[in-house]
Amino acid sequence: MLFAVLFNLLLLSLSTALALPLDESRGTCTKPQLRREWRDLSRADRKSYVAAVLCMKKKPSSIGLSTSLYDDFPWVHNKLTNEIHFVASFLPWHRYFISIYEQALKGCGYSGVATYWDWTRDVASMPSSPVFSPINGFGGNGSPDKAMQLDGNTQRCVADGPLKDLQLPYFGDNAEPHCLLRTFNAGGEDAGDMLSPNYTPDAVEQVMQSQDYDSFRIALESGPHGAIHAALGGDMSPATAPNDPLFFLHHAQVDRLWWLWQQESPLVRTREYAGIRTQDQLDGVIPPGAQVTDLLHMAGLASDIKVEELLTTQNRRLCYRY
Ligand SMILES: [Cu+2]
Repeated sequence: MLFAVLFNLLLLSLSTALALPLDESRGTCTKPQLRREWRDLSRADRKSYVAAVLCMKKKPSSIGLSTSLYDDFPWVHNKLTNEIHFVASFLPWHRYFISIYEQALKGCGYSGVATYWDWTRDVASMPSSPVFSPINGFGGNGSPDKAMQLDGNTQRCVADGPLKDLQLPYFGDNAEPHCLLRTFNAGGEDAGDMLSPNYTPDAVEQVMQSQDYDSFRIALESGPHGAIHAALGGDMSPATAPNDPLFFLHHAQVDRLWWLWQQESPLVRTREYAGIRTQDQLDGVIPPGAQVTDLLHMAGLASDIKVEELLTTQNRRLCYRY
């Protein structure tokens, strides 16, 4: 009798012990965090966000470089560029990258949530977007008074706002210490329309009409996504674009558009994934198509995980919505 009671107790404790990991793997995310647009954050959250960005410059590299934690992000993004751009993994890889960056910000005292920049709200006058505010933003266009030559191009240093004294070690494939560069619209006399026809609400609506994952990814990546990188110029142009903290707000908007597209038919679109796996075509051989079981590499910044873990923003790994 006593044995039976003990045995039952043992069974009970075993089943509770087992219940937790099972529940987790089922992917419980009951209270997703809400990601807000930059200008909808409280002033305190914006201040704390920028402070955390600068704090990352004071922390050591997490991947064994001689540079800072801040610099790990452009370095890794540049190293992996051919396997994360113009291929299927563009969207899930950047989704993961933003969440890793968000964790790093939290490690630097930021108590809020990752935030996005909805550039469709700025088409009327891009240079006056609140993200470029020197007080509650990331500073504006580079100054013609602080120009420098880099890889044969004239570039301009951001000379206002909290990032004006940043020293960045990497530019593309080169170790080139430089200031934070922004050269709006390729540096003409004025900023022009900053390619805004490519990211108006109408242009984005066109992208959202895409009927399958591959055409959606292509339309978004080469349309509005690429236009913003080109319009800001400077550090946003080469594959070390995460040098500019606006990269992460820009890519959270790209992620948000993917999320919105998925919401239109969640059962289908949170499973949908297709397209080419790699840019590299050896001897003209077309590589096999992308699969949800493909591994996304992070070059040591975080563990490599499968695409299927990133197709929804609400599971055991991610827990947010827009
Ligand atoms: Cu990228």
